[in-house]
Amino acid sequence: MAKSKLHFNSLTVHGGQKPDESTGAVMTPIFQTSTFAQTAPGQHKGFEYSRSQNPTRQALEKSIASLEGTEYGLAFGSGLAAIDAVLKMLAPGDQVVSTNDLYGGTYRLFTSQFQKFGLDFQFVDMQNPEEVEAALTERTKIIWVETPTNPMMRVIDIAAMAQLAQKVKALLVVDNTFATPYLQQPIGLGADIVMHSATKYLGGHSDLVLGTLAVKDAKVAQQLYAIQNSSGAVCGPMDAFLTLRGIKTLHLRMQRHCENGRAVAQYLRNHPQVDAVYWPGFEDQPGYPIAQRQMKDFGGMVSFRVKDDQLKTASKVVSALQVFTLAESLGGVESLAGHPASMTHAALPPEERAKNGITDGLIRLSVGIEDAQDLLADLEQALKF
Ligand code: P1T
Repeated sequence: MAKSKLHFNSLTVHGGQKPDESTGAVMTPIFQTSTFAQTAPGQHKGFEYSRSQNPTRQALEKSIASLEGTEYGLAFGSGLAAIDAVLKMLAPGDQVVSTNDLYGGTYRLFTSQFQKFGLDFQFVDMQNPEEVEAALTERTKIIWVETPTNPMMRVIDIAAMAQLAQKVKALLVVDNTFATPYLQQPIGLGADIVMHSATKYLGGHSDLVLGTLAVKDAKVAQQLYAIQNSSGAVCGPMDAFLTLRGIKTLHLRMQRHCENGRAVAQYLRNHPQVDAVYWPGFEDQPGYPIAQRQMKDFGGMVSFRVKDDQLKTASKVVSALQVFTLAESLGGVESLAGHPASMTHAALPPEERAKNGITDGLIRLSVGIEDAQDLLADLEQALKF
């Protein structure tokens, strides 16, 4: 069977990869080289210089493209470097309409680095398509979606956003970091570019920082390859190799992340010290019908608010956890806990945080693949006060 026709779980293992032609090595080697020999000027085997092309990075780029259902993939030194490359397609005066609930670092990149070059960013509640439509102008070049959102787990209707993007001929970019292509494939729903912080679930082991793009259209992909080569924010071959290795078990890990995420969300919802729990799988949440339609399951990210919504209480809880580690990041095999207001979303102005529900009592969990009963017991002891 042609490898391009494989199903998802087979693509994680084989997508974009083949045994090394020179040695037969089954795993893509780590081509730790900056440059490649030429037999005469301009005569080479498709590789000249590792900023432009590197065989290990190329295998990863093909892998992520295959998982997202397209032909064009790119890998960068971090998720933010991938976002940076997308924004460099724009010109002064262009507008980006973005979800208002998004990773604090993405907000910081938009506002502190690109606003000064004349890009205009509008942050809207994307759960409400009418609000998005009202923000669109002929200057809108990108609609930027995160779904589920970081850290409030809001679900945004990708197909509805694709229709709006088409109306104004804007590109729809989806940050698919929280869902991964195992749960959600935005290109099939009308997105033009899918971005990942591969630092998270794709790598899966908290041992690297890397970003990827998967692109639907050849012309857009060519622009991005030119930016990647011109700006040079590429990942190294070792990190590309580790990401490829992580991707091979993405489907297995995601199944357990989803099971454990469900167990933790349901446990917290019934806990007397907990005020609210945010997880896309609750049937009474506004995003539930959309999540059911566009996601295969609901993922391993869960946020919750402690009853008194006080920093002191949230801080006590996250510091008392023993199986969960208090740390930034998410998507690794081990469970992590974070305090968005002071950690991942500290870059947002306090009024933006308040508008989005990122209060001092909010805690975000990245539920790992340990035994669920150990995770629940850990939460039980940390919430005892
Ligand atoms: O950290 P980096 O690989 O540069 O990716 C940035 C990024 C982009 N998009 C989303 C949805 C993200 O969550 C992140 C990084 N987030 C964290 C470090 C965090 O703890 O939320």
